[in-house]
Parts: sequence; structure tokens; C-alpha cells
Amino acid sequence: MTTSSASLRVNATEITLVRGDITRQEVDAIVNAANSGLMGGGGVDGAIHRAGGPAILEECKGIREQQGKCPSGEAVITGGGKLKARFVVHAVGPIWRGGSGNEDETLASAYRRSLTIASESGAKTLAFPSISTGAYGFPVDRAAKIAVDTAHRFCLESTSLSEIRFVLFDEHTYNCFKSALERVRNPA
Ligand code: AR6
Repeated sequence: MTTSSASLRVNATEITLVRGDITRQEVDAIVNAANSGLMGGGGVDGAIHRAGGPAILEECKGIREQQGKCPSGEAVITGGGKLKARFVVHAVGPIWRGGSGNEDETLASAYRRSLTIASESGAKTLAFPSISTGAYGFPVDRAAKIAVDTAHRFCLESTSLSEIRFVLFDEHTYNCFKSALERVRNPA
């Protein structure tokens, strides 16, 4: 795998892009692209539960019992089990339905809630995958802009995080995030 990376400093926070596997990141918290049921799944969700072990699912079950399903655009936090990360933020992105079902706003909300919940839990460094752009079918270029814009806005409002890292699994996704970061760096 190529080891591409890019970054942009915004106030107290470095927004960084790397290609790689989110389960291997040495950060305080990683974000899971979960579903409303919070009981695991495929893609990055499956990888995180496999790498983190059963403690994460046990905690998710407790959250389900307490507060029911986690709606799209929302997030919940658990411990990181066997992962290097102390926390996992389980964010539920929208399923892409052509763009007329508030998908943009719901995706921005999933990022924003993850940023808020992680920083409220004391995390200083947080890593995201590209939420909703796998099984949920959200167009990657559009999702990348929303992800980077939401992170950028958060950094303008809050100095609580030292790093927001996007961990992109494939080259196309990485390139879409890189273009989105360039747009923030050099607005037209
Ligand atoms: N590290 C980083 N990114 C990854 C990894 C990894 N280890 N594995 C996959 N990706 P997806 P969604 C990328 O489908 O679209 C699950 O079943 C992947 O290439 O994981 O939000 C849940 O339970 C893609 O770019 O998440 C839900 O039911 C991105 O992560 C549903 O899928 C997101 O792909 C959520 O779908």
C-alpha cells in the first residue's frame, strides 16, 4: 500500500489524510461507520469489532438496551477493547438514496456528533474512515467535501482536538479527500 499523506493546520488542530487501516491507528479514538442497530456488520464495522474483540459489542448491547437504536446522523461511544485507541465512536451515516433525503445534512451531522462526543470524552486525537461511502453508497467526492468541511468548521469553533485524521482505505477515496482538503486550503 502506498503511504500517501497530506495535512492542513486549522487553529489548534492538524487535519491529516492517510491511506491505511483504521484499526491500526494510534489515536485516542477511532470512528466506526456503524448502522443503527449497533450490533456490528461488514466493512469497517466488521474490521473494528474483529480487531477490538467482544468487549465492544457487549458495550454496544448495553447502549441498545438503554437508549434503543442509534438514528442516522447520531453517534455513541464505547471503549476500544483490544485496539490501540481508547475509544470507538460508532457513527451512523445515511444510506444514499439519490440525494433528496437529507443525506448531505445527515452525513455532516454524523461527523459533527462524532467530533463533539470524542472531544467531550477527553480525546485529543481522532481518526475517521470515510463514513457512508462503502455499503451505504454515498458518492465519495461529495462525501469527502462534507467530511473535510465539517472537520474544518469544528476546528474553527473548538480547540479541543490536536489531530483529526481521515484514514482512507483506497486510492480513489484518498484522492477525493485530498481534493476536498485543497479546496479548503485554497478556496476558489
Ligand atoms: N479502515 C479504513 N477504512 C475502511 C476499512 C478499514 N479497515 N475497511 C473498509 N473501509 P463501509 P458505510 C472503508 O461499507 O458505507 C457495515 O456493514 C471502505 O472502503 O464500511 O458507512 C455497517 O454495519 C469505505 O471507503 O461503511 C453498516 O451496515 C469506507 O470504509 C454499513 O456497512 C466505508 O465503508 C455502513 O456502510
